[in-house]
Order: sequence, then structure tokens, then C-alpha cells
Amino acid sequence: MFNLILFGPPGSGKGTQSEKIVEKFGLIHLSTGNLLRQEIADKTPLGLEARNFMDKGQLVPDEVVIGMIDSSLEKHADARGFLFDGFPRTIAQAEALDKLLALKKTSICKVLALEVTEDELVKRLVKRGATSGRSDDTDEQIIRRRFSVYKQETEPVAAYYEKENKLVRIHGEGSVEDIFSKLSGCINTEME
Ligand code: B4P
Repeated sequence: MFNLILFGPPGSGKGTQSEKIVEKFGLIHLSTGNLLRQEIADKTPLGLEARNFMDKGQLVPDEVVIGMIDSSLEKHADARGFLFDGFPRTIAQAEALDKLLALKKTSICKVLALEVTEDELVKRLVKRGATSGRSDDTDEQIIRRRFSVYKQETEPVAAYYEKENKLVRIHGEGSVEDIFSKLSGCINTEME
């Protein structure tokens, strides 16, 4: 199995690039953001709980997100590999993912980290908020809150994978196609 993580702050292009990567490399896309938004759209109890956190720019509790990933991995037991997008976002999630993958006798191959300046991120998210209707993109204060949560809780996850020599940093500014070609280059090298 070939498992990748696409890592980066809110609005760094994880969702945008993930769609292109899974199409090209035949991986299963697991985006916790998309899974949570689907639960909200379906008005499930999990969705109702998650919404309270997402609307405020906070992370959804670890056990909720880890449970969701666990059932998604089960659903795709015969996949050739997974692309994790927006997960893990805390050290507890990273440790849980390692355990879940070990049970399947596999592990994370590489973590591709998109790096984008905060000013550019705010610009992108405010622009998306104008058309997407996403409650967490419409208010600049909530967007700033997501960055501070990212710095406190998610950035340490990069160090976790850096220690294992799995982290590759990629400049995430420029055209979508240019960034995709840098990501594809890294993935091709890794797959060889
Ligand atoms: P996510 O859905 O993961 O969303 P994101 O981090 O905001 O966006 P992403 O980086 O995917 O940006 P995109 O490509 O869309 O999370 C949303 C919320 O869900 C979190 O705040 C949290 O509450 C909750 N959540 C999710 N996972 C969780 C977890 N594991 N644990 C706890 N809580 C969790 O790009 C953004 C915009 O930029 C788009 O409009 C796009 O068109 C534009 N863009 C992309 N690339 C560009 C480029 N190269 N140039 C210009 N614009 C670009």
C-alpha cells in the first residue's frame, strides 16, 4: 500500500491538490473536512456535534475524527493506497493513524507539506467564503482563529513526521498546475 498525507494550514490548497493527486495516482481520498461536511449535510448526530466546533474555527474532538477515519479505512480495505487530506491535525490523531495502519501492516510513506504565507491564506479563504457558503470562511476573525489553532495543535504534527524523515516541504504559492507538478514529481520519486 502507498499512503500519503497532504499537510498544510487552512486554505493551503490541500483539497484542491488532493483531487488531482487521487485522479492521477489512483489513491483513495480521505478528507476529514469533506467527511465532516457530509455528516453536517446529512444532519447526523456526529454532524450536529461537529458543526459547533467547525463554525467557531475549532478542531472537532480527536475521538470523533479518528472514529470516522477508522470506518473509512474499513470501507476501502482493498485500496492500493490512501491520500489523507486535513488529517492528522493533532499529535493524538497522528499516533492513532500509525496504530490503525499498523493493524493493516502498512504505514505512511511521505508527508507532503504545503507552505503558504498567512496573508495569501486569508485572501484565498475570504475569496472562497464569498461563494462557498462555508460558515468557517466568511468571517476574518474565525479564519484567524483557525490559524492560531493550526499553529498550536497542528504544526507539531510536522515535527512528528520530520523525526521519521517523512516530511517534504513544498512551496504552495503559484498556479495550481505548477504546484501539482511539484507534488507529482515527489510522488513519482517515492513510488519508484
Ligand atoms: P478542511 O476541509 O480540511 O479545510 P481547509 O484546511 O480550510 O482547506 P484546504 O487546505 O483543503 O484548502 P483548499 O484546497 O480548499 O477543514 C475544515 C474544518 O474541518 C477545520 O477547520 C476543522 O474544524 C474541521 N476538521 C477537518 N479535519 C479535522 C481533523 N482532522 N481534526 C479536527 N477537525 C477537523 O483551498 C482553499 C482556497 O484556495 C480555495 O478556494 C481554492 O480554490 C484556493 N486555492 C487553492 N490553491 C490555490 C492556488 N495555488 N492559488 C490560488 N488559490 C488557490
